[in-house]
Amino acid sequence: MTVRAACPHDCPDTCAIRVTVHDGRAVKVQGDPDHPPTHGALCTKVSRYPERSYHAERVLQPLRRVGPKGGGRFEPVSWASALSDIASRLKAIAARGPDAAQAIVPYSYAGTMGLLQGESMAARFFHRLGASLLDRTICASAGGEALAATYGGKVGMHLAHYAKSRLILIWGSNSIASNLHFWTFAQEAKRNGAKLVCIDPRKTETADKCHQHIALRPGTDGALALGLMRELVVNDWLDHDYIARYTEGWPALRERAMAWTAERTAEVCGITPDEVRGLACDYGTTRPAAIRLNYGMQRAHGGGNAVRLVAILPCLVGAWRDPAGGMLLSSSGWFRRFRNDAALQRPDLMGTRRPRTINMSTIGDDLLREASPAFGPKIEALVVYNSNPVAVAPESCKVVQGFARDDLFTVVLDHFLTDTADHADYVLPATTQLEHLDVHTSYGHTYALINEPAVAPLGQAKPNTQIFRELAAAMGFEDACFRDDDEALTRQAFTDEIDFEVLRRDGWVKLPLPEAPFAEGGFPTASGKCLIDAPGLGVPDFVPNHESPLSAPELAARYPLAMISPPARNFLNSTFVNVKSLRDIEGEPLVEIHEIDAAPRGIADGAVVRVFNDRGSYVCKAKVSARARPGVVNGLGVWWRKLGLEGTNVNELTHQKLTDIGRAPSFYDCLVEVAPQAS
Ligand SMILES: Nc1nc2c(c(=O)[nH]1)N[C@H]1C(S)=C(S)[C@@H](COP(=O)(O)OP(=O)(O)OC[C@H]3O[C@@H](n4cnc5c(=O)[nH]c(N)nc54)[C@H](O)[C@@H]3O)O[C@H]1N2
Ligand SMILES: Nc1nc2c(c(=O)[nH]1)N[C@H]1C(S)=C(S)[C@@H](COP(=O)(O)OP(=O)(O)OC[C@H]3O[C@@H](n4cnc5c(=O)[nH]c(N)nc54)[C@H](O)[C@@H]3O)O[C@H]1N2
Ligand SMILES: [Mo]
Repeated sequence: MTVRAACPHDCPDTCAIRVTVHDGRAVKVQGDPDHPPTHGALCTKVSRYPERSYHAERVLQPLRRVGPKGGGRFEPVSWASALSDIASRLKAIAARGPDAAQAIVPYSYAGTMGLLQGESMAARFFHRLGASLLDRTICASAGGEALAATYGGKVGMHLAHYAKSRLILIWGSNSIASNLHFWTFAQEAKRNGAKLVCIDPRKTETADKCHQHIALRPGTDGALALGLMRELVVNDWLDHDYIARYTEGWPALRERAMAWTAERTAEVCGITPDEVRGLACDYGTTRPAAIRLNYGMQRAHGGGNAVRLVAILPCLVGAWRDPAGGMLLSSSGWFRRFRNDAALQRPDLMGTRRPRTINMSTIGDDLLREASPAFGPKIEALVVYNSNPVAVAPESCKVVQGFARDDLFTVVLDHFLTDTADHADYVLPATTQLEHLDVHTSYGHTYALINEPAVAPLGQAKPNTQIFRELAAAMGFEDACFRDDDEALTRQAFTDEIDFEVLRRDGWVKLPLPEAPFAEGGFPTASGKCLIDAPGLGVPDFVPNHESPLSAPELAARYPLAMISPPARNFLNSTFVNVKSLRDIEGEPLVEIHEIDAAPRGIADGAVVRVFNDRGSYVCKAKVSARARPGVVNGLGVWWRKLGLEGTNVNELTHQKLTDIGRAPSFYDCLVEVAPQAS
């Protein structure tokens, strides 16, 4: 038997999958050959999805902590006793006063991107409870809000049209690792004669396969975009008609850009003036020209402004006129009119209450905060699902200290005993994508998908929806919406414009959208124009890193190396780190360092090193490699702390300072020093 499924992971590709089931066991997953973006191919890690689901270490029954907080020791308990104890703990907090439930905080992200197993029943539960709201900023809110400020939504080119572009700038994206199904279209373009340029501080496997690699300093993309604009102006490579009709605010930005000569730009970006001029010439004179902007560049202080500046470029040259021209950061905004989030999440259940909002990116600081009028009540309970904050949130030392608080009550829903689950009072076993029903949208293409359950839940695992349904019952919430089953939720998720019967039959439905959506403006802003001068934000500018020689010379003197920490190819954030076959491919936690930086520090290839700054140390192996640019080290992947050397991972080093737009973390804006580990 084959079952139609969808990849649940936080990745732009959202593949359509076919699961082969024998005797009630999922034996194989394959990409759906008929789904155009997936075209029959899955990445290495998701091909191992059954291995992950049937992993010997799956948590398959509710667990209650024994021993000290954070010790990772548990005893099995029944669902009934776990749910009634959790409910009584939460009720006791909520009973203290009208806004007391705000001391309870949900913490979730995109462990699954499913609309049901993400924020449906869970959101209803926390809205009804009056818990704190969560600002879900950990990944994409700087770029997302910047894009929305420019174009009115997270919209862009269609994936498939990249195959017909003549020039593709792959900007802040390691497509082969993190957006493989885009790379297929880029390769087709390459075969058709297109030029591919990779703009990335790291010489990635994607950079290896492009015609040109521009290895700029982390966090300097805004400067590069301004430098390109000046060249476009000086050489008159502008589409004056497109600018006049479909943009607002260009004159002020034009004036700002004129200060960015190729020499000044090159100086700030750490590249050559010829690289600036050459890139501008390619971009100004090739049609159609496309940009695949990705989230890598927005994990720095000025990430929001940088995304705005890059996103404006296609208007300046009129690239949007062609279906194969323009840019794509995220396609998720295309789904807005087809989604029924309010029906799934029911914010109306808050009634007249207006709970505070906690930013997930500062959970380290917030868990350590006392009650105050500005902050509200101290956080007393955390319910974590679809996320592993102890591994992935910035400044681990504070995050761990917060999760280790004896007076914090923590419930974690997960498949495994992650670093976060180790700090729980209760761990509740959740089902994987093979075991539950869900529907999906995408942030890299424009198809809605369905995921049918392929097998029965393993052990005593339950879908997130069911866990929150039962928790609602244990709390005594009687609203009818807590009785909706998953089948009912899937039918509430989309508007009638998506034919549910076709979704069920084919596994996916393509959104009805124009092919060259902005050929004549028509952006989803109030005026329909691109907002170069955006309300409340003004005209974008280059914003230097929090931690750089420009902004913090004293710090840079002590910690002269910039560190970025992009994903490992065979993990998905911290997911899959415990799958041995994938860990074997990744090898060990490592930091890539250029010979020029390694030699004077006495660091040999393969040596154990300590990467450190005032916040902490990360112990890992050094890989002396030209993949690192001089002055920049690359700490790859978010390893599980407990599987790393000395129980550390790269987030020991990152900080909680936020981006210019979107209240997001600045993971790739981080100064460090590296030294051989004293033996
Ligand atoms: N295999 C794999 N795929 C994944 C993930 C994974 O962990 N593993 N994670 C998923 C998730 S959650 C996300 S958000 C996406 C992330 O994928 P992307 O959106 O592509 O973002 P990153 O991988 O963070 O960074 C992309 C590239 O940007 C580079 N970069 C870092 N700093 C800068 C900078 O200042 N300027 C420029 N121009 N480039 C910079 C990095 O070196 C990296 O090669 O991928 C998803 N896909
Ligand atoms: N230093 C550094 N830190 C980073 C990044 C970086 O590039 N560098 N990337 C950042 C980015 S882009 C992101 S998006 C975040 C990601 O951070 P997270 O959203 O925390 O993602 P994961 O680490 O993949 O953890 C997801 C967890 O959800 C669980 N899960 C999956 N499906 C289900 C389900 O159906 N039910 C339940 N209950 N649990 C489920 C998985 O088992 C896993 O433990 O990390 C951020 N952290
Ligand atoms: Mo992400």
